[in-house]
Amino acid sequence: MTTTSLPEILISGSGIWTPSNIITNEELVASYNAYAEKFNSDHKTAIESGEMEEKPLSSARFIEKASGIKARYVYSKEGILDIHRMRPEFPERKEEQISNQAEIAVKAARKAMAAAGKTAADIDAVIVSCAYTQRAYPAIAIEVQNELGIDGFGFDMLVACSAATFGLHRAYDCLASGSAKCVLAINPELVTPQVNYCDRDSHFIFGDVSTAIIMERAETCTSANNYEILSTKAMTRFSSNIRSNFGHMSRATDVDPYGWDKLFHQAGRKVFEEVSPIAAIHINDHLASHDIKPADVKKYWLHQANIHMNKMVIKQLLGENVPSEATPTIIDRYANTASAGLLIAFHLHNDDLKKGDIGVICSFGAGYSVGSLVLRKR
Ligand code: CO8
Repeated sequence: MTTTSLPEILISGSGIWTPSNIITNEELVASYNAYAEKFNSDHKTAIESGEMEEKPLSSARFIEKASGIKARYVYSKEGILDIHRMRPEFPERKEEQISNQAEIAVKAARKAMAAAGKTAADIDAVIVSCAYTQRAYPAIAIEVQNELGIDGFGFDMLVACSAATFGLHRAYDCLASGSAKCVLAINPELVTPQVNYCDRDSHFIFGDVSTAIIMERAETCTSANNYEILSTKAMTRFSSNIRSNFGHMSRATDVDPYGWDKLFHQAGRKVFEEVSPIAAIHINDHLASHDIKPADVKKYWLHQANIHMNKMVIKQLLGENVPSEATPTIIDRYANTASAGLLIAFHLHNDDLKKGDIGVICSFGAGYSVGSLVLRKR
């Protein structure tokens, strides 16, 4: 854990880009079920002989009940709902064109910069942190840096569900060490290309979004809405319960580069049961290091993977009957947006905090990874 005796480091602006396309549970389930029925009819003989497994049908009611998700925003909609395609469709861009991910990163970044009252000249580091980058190099962050006209340095980092919090941790470290004076940390979560829309258990989980944060030292801050970071805290513990094996090795191993295990897959129930207590203990310990009691926290901006998971974490921290304003939920509209969900919640639900109020940002999930920041409204 890092402490904030010196210097005072702030979040001074946030921004979000939301795709214009929405897919409701009903639309998604109708297309999946049409795909599954066609699959079962096309493979009737093999299914009857036991060579193949029947595709089970999905249910909009199950999805909302099990996860809290009602709809999701997606960058590209038609391909996902096309039962002959079952994946989004992106026209390939030429090398001289901006990449899709840099494009949505820039859109969120400009909003965060405006909120913090910063121009490109004020910023000297760009961190792009998310679950996937669409290429290995050059870094998306360097492309964003170039688009925005920022001097200094940029780099990409991948920490799945905890990419946003771990990115903010790195921004904090840059500012604390003096290697940067103002950091733009962005989470362009373009995850729908990695969703297996033919898998009933996971086809409903994800949506696309981009979030951005400006962090700087107190002496340069001009924004009226800003938060002191009291400290950051991270932990990781290896688990394959949430996994994607997509990667550059597929070319050499001669396997199908788009096989089911190369896409997102998980043991959702195990994740739920194992990660919730880890997250609650992590938050409790982080707050205790500042002599803050869980009940003294005004807002918990938590990872948005499952509404019941968040309720379980909050129950372990605060008991029953916690007002919903204390733990903003956006998963109903956005679904799981990998690492970005907690920053959507932060961006949309921080205006009722008063000077001195404490808030906690906390991610938990793949890795396993847990990352938190304790904030104080200034
Ligand atoms: N429709 C109908 N029935 C279904 C469906 C469906 N769509 N899906 C599953 N079922 C069935 C199951 O097959 C099972 O049937 P049976 O009892 O006959 O075996 C039954 O419903 C119950 O299944 P589960 O026990 O799996 O259901 P849960 O109540 O556990 O709910 C969830 C499933 C919603 C997936 C839940 O377990 C969950 O959300 N767990 C938490 C998982 C989590 O947090 N994961 C982290 C995700 S990773 C991340 O956040 C970001 C990094 C990765 C980015 C990747 C981008 C692509």
